[in-house]
Amino acid sequence: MTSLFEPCQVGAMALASRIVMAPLTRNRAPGALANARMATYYRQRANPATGAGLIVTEATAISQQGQGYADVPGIWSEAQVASWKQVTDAVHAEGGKIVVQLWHVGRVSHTSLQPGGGAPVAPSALTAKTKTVLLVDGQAQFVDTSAPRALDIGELPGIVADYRQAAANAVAAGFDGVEVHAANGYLIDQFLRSGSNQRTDAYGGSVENRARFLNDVMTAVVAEIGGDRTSIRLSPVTPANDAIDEQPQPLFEHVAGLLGPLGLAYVHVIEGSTGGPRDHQQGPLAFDYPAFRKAYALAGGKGAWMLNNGYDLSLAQVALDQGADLVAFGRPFIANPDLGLRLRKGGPFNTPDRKTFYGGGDAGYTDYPALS
Ligand code: 8OZ
Repeated sequence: MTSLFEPCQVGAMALASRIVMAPLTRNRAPGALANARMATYYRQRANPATGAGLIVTEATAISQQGQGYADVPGIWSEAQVASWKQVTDAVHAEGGKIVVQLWHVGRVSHTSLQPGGGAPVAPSALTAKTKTVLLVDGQAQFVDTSAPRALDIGELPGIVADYRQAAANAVAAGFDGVEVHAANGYLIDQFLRSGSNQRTDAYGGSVENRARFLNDVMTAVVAEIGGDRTSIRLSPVTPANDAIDEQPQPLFEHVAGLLGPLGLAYVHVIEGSTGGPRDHQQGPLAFDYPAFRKAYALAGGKGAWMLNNGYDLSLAQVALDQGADLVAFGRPFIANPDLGLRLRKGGPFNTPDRKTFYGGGDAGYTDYPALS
């Protein structure tokens, strides 16, 4: 029986445990730059003996066009690469590992965040029924997303190139790898799902066509930095950010088949509704996670299998017993910098404070106490 506290080789990374810090948007990167406060926050969670075996950063924009929220970081400019160096150095000084999550929000954005105040971009000109976070007088406020414009097919290679450049930048910034954010109703997920993709070209219609953009991005990132430093996050049935598809099973089994041959480090799967019920389903049938994984393995996929959503120690042990390799913890890592140690001891656990999740300073960010 594997325990959470055992090491695991994940692509190019030798992890000291199977405990992963999930990507968590915190809106504390003014100017889209990483900073000393962020370095402190990640450092507090980086020592594998007390914190995470692997940290996945907060979602990080690959371009200005890919920005959808106030004060989230980017990784497209040299200044951003330099700013992330203090974070990767801090994590490595603790003996930790860290990958950056590469993000393009697509239609989940607001004109005030877009280049020239333009419309956000999407597979189709369909407004997402969801909110984004803007800072109004320094206070985080949820506002409706803006109406997007449909991307011209001639624009897609440029976005793929932005992902590729962001992956190269990630390596230059000292990251151990990247996790491509293909979950939660953002750009790649918008292409995947029938509810947000009504294109009539090679990127819409059939499951094969809707998965083409994901495949273009993954192939480009793998070509740039290697499969053993590349991973992906998927959320097959989440309703987050108005992500809708009537038939997620064939869609995601097809995606799994595309990912198999890429030699990825890991596949990160959000079960059920992101941040909500694990048993949430979309479509007429219950999503068959073992069949999804089997489709990946049948296509030659050997990457580690990472699960996320609402895990505690006993549920994580069940997941490992059933063949998962890694378990990602989100909100517990917000409130417990030494979550790894607390899991080993069986608690106690600090309670996360929702009021300080998005935006603000040290309060609710770097001031949660570790066990003495
Ligand atoms: C919460 C708030 C803003 C963004 C995601 C990147 O859902 C996010 C996110 C979560 O993946």
